[in-house]
Amino acid sequence: MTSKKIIVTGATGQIGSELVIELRKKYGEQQVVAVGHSKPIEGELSSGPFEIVDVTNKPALDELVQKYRPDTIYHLVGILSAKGEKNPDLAWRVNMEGLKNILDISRDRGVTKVFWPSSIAAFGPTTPRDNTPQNTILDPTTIYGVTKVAGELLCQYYWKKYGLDVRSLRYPGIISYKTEPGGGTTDYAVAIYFEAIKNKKYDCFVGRDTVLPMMYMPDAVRATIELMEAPIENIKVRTSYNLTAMSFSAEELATSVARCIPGFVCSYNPDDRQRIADSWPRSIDDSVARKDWGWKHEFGIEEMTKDMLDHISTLEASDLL
Ligand code: AKB
Repeated sequence: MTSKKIIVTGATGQIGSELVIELRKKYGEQQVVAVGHSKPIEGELSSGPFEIVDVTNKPALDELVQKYRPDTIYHLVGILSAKGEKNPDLAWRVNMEGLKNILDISRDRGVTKVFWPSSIAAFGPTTPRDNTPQNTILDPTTIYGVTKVAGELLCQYYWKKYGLDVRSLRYPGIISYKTEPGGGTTDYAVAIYFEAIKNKKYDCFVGRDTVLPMMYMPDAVRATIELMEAPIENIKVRTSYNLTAMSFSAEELATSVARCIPGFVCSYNPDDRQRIADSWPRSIDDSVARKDWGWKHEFGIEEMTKDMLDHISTLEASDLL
């Protein structure tokens, strides 16, 4: 096993909680320090070190990095799109100051690699919406998207100016069952599964024809680790790589769920998140990621639906015992 020391911020979040588990399997439980802003639920992430640190508190973050001396940081803390619209100041502070603190401390304390997530939210209403290219118009209309564009450029700046090896992915909507997402526009694509199992119905907050790029969590975690393990000479994009697995409408998702849960009914009542969804791409061209570091997704909508429902049913059954 390669000896590595890794810090994962945002470790109690949707992606962080699953990434920590995979990294611990790969590099050893004590090698991966999970960092959250509050204590995780009992048992979760308890297999290795856990620290509570606010990423906007630079001295505390610096102390953490000096304590563990990581060579790699996955900086996953972030306020998502819908929550960011409710509190733009908070989104700016957490997303931008947090990233700047991580980049400064990494540069100053000898961290060699940093991962930071961008998103399809970096695109906007005048970006080509189908098969959105790697290099295209970035004109987000949400504060979250604005922090993603600024963050991408900041990551590239630290690479060019200081040689800090920062790598990034523009995640599509991520679907998972272990930790529910909080405050995103793509959250309907997770909630639908939980509601289907609990109530056999779901009231979707985007319209039936809304199509967005999506990915199942196992693919997202694998993409993240594969990007970080790719040889440095293969990493040609220093802003953020386009990444996708599939695109489907809300209605196609509901149909896929109904195939496994007979009687499931989905209604559609778009709220203010529809405006955000309408400003994002319908599908993504991620051929540059596929070419540079060999990205290949595994899960399509049907495999994902089956896996999600199997796992949620098991969780629900164990809750009832
Ligand atoms: C959100 O909906 O805000 C996130 C994202 C696509 O970045 N899931």
